[in-house]
Amino acid sequence: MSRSGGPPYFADRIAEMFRKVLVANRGEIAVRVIRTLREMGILSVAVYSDADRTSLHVRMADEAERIGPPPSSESYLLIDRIIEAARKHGAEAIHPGYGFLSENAEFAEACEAAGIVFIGPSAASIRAVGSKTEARRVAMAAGTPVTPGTEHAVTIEEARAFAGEYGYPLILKAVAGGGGKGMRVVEREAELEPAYRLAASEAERSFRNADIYVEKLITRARHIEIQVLGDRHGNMIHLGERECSIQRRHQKVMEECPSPLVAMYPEMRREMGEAAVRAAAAAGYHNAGTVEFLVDEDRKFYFLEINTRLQVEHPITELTTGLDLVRLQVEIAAGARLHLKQEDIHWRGSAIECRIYAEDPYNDFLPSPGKITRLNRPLGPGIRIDAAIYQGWTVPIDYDPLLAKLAVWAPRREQTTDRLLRALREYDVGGIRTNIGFFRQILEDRDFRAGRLHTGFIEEFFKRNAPPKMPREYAAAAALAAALHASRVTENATAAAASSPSSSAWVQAGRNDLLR
Ligand code: MV4
Repeated sequence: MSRSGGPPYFADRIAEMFRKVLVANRGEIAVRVIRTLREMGILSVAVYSDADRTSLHVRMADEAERIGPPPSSESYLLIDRIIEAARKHGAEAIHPGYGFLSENAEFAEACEAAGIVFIGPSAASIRAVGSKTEARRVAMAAGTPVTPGTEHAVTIEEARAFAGEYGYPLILKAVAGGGGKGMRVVEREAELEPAYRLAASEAERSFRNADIYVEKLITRARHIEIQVLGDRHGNMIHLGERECSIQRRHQKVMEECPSPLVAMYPEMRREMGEAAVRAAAAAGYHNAGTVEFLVDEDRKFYFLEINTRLQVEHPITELTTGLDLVRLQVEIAAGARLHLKQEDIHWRGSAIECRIYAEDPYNDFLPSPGKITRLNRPLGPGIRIDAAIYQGWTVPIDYDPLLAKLAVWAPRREQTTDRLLRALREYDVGGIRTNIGFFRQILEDRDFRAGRLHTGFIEEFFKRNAPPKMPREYAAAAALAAALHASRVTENATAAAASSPSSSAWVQAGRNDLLR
């Protein structure tokens, strides 16, 4: 327990560590947080909706409280319900995970008002960077470069005037936005007005704020983010970058550390890291945060936004730095002083994460919830899986269909990609469709292998390979199934053939593919 031994991160023992923490989330991130709480000797309280009664986070927590019916608007998004659950169970702090209430300033405030510690930044800094134009002002004042853009929300006429000065293409963004919602690329004048209206109405629907501002579009850019970490005593460091250029419809699909570009130009990590720390410090930030940048083809970087939560992709930073970000978050929230100095942070090896979803890559990535009838997961050197699924569990339709994060570490990127391919071949999920096969295609792509990544990668990948084709063995399986059916081979005979002693694990994995 940290109270006796003390982790290496902090100079002083923490006088007041929490005894019990409520986890205001579900799925893999709730499980991830509960695991660290257990290592720290802190009791955990899970909350769950009716759709999650049998979920792993509920089983793994020390205590659990039902908070409502399946829709998140009636459960995981209900501030009062969650605070009431924390009170009832005597939790002194709440970890919000990502999504749901994690970046909600009102929630952080409500926690404080209830005398409960919100494990994250202050409500004031969540609010400050929640406005994208305000975040840009803060970054600029801190000397962090931002994309050319307007300082405030604009009318269509003002957007046109901006285009007159900077030209097309440009990008319309929601002031209250983030993560691509209410965003529209405008290639030419004729598209401006309809794009503006679409962006504004989407922003209104998503954020109840229709304000739109304009930026010059940076094309074929990389999306690289910096992990920062600050305590409540004014100390702030960065934990390096994550390359997140492989995205589909503004959903990250794969992330890696180091960025293949930063691996070629190591000074970029220090420059972007310092720029990120300056911007976050100027926002009065504490706890874990992420500063997003775009990096153009001339390696110039531009501040995009600050995410005030623990990110989905944090495991690759943990794998390459050896740190436990959740532990650091909890200790910082408890008031501990960050003992780590920038020069104490060292990066080792290469890590890549794949977001494994219950979706059908051969049918426009449509969600594919349902019962998991078979689950065989990869194991062995360099494998980390963050997941909350088990055989026999039904993936609910009510939430994001993320099944697992497969993160792989190896000393060098080429070994990481080989290892990832090995792990993906071992990964066998039955009963539902997943995007596992799609990752194998990406990993075999020449541009991916060469580290030539940019935000248009997936789109170009689809053009090269369009449409995502059924693997040959998939089609072969259909033919095999038809043949077996026609010859009325008994189930027993098929089962015997499938378990013949000559089959290696890899051949078996291939067969599982065929039988899927
Ligand atoms: C941009 C951009 C290019 N130029 N801004 C996407 C999410 C949000 N955090 C900011 N994003 C972007 N902002 C300027 N001025 C490119 C992205 C972007 C992107 C755009 C289109 C399609 C995929 C993308 C993936 C990552 C980032």
